[in-house]
Amino acid sequence: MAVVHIADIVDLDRYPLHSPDSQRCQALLRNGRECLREESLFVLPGFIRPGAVGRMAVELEERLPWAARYEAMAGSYLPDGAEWPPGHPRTATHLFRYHQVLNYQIPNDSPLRSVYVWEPLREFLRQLMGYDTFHRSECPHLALTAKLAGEGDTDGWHFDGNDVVFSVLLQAPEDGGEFEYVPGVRSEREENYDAVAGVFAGEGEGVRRARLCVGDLNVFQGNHTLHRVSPVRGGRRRIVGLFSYDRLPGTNFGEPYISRLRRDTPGVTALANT
Ligand SMILES: O=C(O)CCC(=O)C(=O)O
Ligand SMILES: [Fe+2]
Repeated sequence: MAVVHIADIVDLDRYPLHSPDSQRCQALLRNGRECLREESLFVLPGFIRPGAVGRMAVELEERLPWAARYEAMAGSYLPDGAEWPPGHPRTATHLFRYHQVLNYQIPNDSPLRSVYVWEPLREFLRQLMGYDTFHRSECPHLALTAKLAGEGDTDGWHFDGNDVVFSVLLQAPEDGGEFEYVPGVRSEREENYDAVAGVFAGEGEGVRRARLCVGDLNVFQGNHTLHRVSPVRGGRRRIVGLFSYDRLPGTNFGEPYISRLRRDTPGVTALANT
C-alpha cells in the first residue's frame, strides 16, 4: 500500500490542523464558530489540494457501476409518528435521486478516507462544534460516503437527521447542482412551518446559495437549516464526499434508509431480499 502523506492531500499551509495551538488554527476556530452562528455554514476554501481532489473524483466515478441508486419522492423531515393534514410541510415530498458510493466500497488507502480518519481533523471539528466528545460514525454503509449526481439528479428540500454534515466538493457540474439553504429556519423550540411552506411554494424567502468550489470543505448545520441540491445539468457529474461524526461512540445510520440503499445496490439485491 502506498504511504499516504496528509500534507499531499490537505493544504496544511493554510489549514495547520496538526498544530491546534497555532495562531492560525485558533483564528480559524474563532471565525468558524462565528460563521456557524450567523450563517449555519462555514466553508474552508481549498481545504483539499487540487491534485488530490482529482484523484478522489476519479476513484469515486470508477465505482459508479456498483454504487447504490437512490431515487424516490421523500419528505423533508424524519417521521415523528404523528398524523399531519394534507398540505402541511410535514406531508410534502420532493424528488431525491443520485448515486451513492458506500463506505465499504471506498478503498482503505483512498485519499478521501485518509482525510476522514485524520485525527487532527476530527479534533478540530470537535472544537469547532464545541462538543465534549466527537466520534467518527461506525456505519459500514454511510460513515464515509459520496454522492454522485448526473443530469437531473437532485437532493430535495430537507432537514438532516444529525446535527452537522461535513462535505467536500470533488467535482462541479457544468450547470445546476447548487447547494441552496435557508439558515436557522427552525430551532429547538420553533418549527416555523409557515416559512418552510413558503420555501416549498417557491417564494424563495431567505434562500441562499453557497458558492462552493472543488476542494472546499463545507461545515453545515443541517438540522435547523432547510437545504437542497438543485438539479444537475450537463454531462459532468457533481461529486461530493460526506463525512459523518457523532457525539456518541459506535453510531450507525437508521435502517429504513440503509435497507433502501441496499435494495438498489448492484450485487446486494439478492441479500437484501432474504
Ligand atoms: O450534496 C450536498 O452538498 C449535500 C448533501 C446533503 O444534504 C445530504 O446528504 O444530506
Ligand atoms: Fe442534507
